[in-house]
Amino acid sequence: MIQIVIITIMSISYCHYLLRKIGTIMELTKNIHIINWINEIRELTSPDKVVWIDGSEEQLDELRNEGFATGEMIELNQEKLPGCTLHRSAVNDVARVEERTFICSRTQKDAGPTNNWMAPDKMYAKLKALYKGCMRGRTMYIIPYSMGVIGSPFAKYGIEITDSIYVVLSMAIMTRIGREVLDALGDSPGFIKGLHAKADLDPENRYITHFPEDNTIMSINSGYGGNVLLGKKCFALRIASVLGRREKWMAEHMLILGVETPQGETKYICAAFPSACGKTNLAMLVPPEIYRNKGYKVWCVGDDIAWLRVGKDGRLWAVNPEYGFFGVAPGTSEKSNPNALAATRKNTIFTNVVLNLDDNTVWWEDMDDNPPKNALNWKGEPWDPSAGEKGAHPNSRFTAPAKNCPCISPEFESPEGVPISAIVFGGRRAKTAPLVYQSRDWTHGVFVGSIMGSETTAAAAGKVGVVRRDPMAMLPFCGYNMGDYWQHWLDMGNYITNKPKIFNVNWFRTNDEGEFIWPGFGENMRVLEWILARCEDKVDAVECALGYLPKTEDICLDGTSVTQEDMAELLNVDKGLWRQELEEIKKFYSKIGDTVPAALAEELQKLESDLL
Ligand code: GTP
Ligand code: SPV
Ligand code: MN
Repeated sequence: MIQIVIITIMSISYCHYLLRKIGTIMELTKNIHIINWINEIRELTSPDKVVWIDGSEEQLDELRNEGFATGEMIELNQEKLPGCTLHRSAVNDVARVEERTFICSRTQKDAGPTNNWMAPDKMYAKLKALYKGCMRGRTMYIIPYSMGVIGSPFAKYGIEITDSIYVVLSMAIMTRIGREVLDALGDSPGFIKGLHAKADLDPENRYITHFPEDNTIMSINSGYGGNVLLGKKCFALRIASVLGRREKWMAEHMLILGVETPQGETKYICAAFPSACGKTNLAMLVPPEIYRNKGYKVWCVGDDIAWLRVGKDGRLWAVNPEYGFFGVAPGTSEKSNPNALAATRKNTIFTNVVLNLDDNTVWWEDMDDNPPKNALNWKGEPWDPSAGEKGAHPNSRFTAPAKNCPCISPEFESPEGVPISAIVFGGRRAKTAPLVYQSRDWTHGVFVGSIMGSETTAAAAGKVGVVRRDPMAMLPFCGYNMGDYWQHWLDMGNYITNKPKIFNVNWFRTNDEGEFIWPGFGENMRVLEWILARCEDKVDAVECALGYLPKTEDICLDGTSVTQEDMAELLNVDKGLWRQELEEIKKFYSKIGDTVPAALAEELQKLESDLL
């Protein structure tokens, strides 16, 4: 009798298990391209269970609870930080790994000299060996997601397969996920395949790989956001840059903001700065009091990625394909970026920050002057703030819904995006680059983007503070040959009849004491004002070897302690330093080699003669 009961229970539960396993697959889509691919990956990775992510709050809640039970996620104080959680990545897995990131186009020339390359067959073979059976004992989650407003002309769809609850919960914040995506996709094969597996987090076998001709991304042995949230850098920049070139649009590492004038008109600006160089901060800028009093407002459309297309009116239109912010935590404060801080007060995932054990909240350097006394550092170890070691990792992050941001633009969900008046490039330079300058025309503007240099930051593994060339802030994110990418920029200039003006900024000039001269953050509004005035031909400028500089008196300094001498220093172009810079630029251009467009080689020659 007992045996019969046991056998009955076992067979019922096995049937249940099978039904779940099959049912969850059959339920959400009949798209044969998706089903076939998932079957292939299931066979390769051998998960115990397959779960489709439908986007429902109930399912996400279930996963959160599962994450709490295993320790993958830590529930924070639900009164102070409702819906918020903490996640810690492995100690050796805290940033993007550029040296392990590959563009596996069919030919090496298509990946170009700035990308790691391996022949697709060879990389597939290597990866297959690593993925083989790697989800045994784990659950495979299938996340249908959209980059851009579902159903809009800009939107592109992806499916990410992952074995990480953290990835599912993060993708649910950073992208639009679930059933609706599958409905929009229908039977189409038009989606980007993304496979992520944590495997055993072995840094020696960590690979972030892209197969642009196959619309495929494969990531293994990492659990850090930038390496595993495949909709972000992998899709929306590396793969999308290739699609953009093919389809005559652009995928750029740019914030998008709107400046509303006292007259109630809003002008939009895109800005490309390298990682951890101020995009999120600029995108959510709070104008200084004198501007607020006049009626200026700044609206955030996006803080990291812009997809740009030519509109019917011949202007460049931008959308933010993301749905959330994956922002740098350290330095984010009520003073520096109150909008970002406010965005993190609910439904946010914090990664690698300090856990305050007294009230189960989070902290990071420069959030305030009050580090918690009873706390765990980003590694989860007891931490004494007075011992001199940082509590949060310098690349610790928050993953927050864009809609939480008090200054999110009313156009955030606009299917057509917003028309762009100005494109701004910028980097972190202690001496060379002036606070702001304008390029002479589109071609020169593309040149200005191509020669960008910036000091490296903690956003990528490796040395911090070393100057490197980072054209258009896309060095780690361009999915094809850099020279061809520059040509694409030049070609786009032929399609945009009403072109945005192109500028360069640098908030990071230092004095002899190594202190920043420019107050930055909200005060950057003063530079935006000049930029917009230039776009409307409302203010004059001074020509120099680099382009057009503001007259020192044309940047409003009312309400700051910046003096005219500081301003002169901020706008100074040291020809000696620039001649040294030119040598670095020439080396970089030689590295890009024969794909450098002739028009940019000419600009380089012109710069050289202008610097004499
Ligand atoms: P990613 O998310 O990695 O792409 O970074 P991001 O470009 O969005 O950079 P973010 O706005 O998060 O800024 C990174 C760091 O730059 C901040 O923690 C600040 O310390 C610093 N920063 C940002 N804006 C300014 C500024 O105007 N002046 C100065 N001095 N520092 C700034
Ligand atoms: C960057 O490094 O530019 C980021 C963070 O925005 S990551 O998603 O890690 O790339
Ligand atoms: Mn970024």
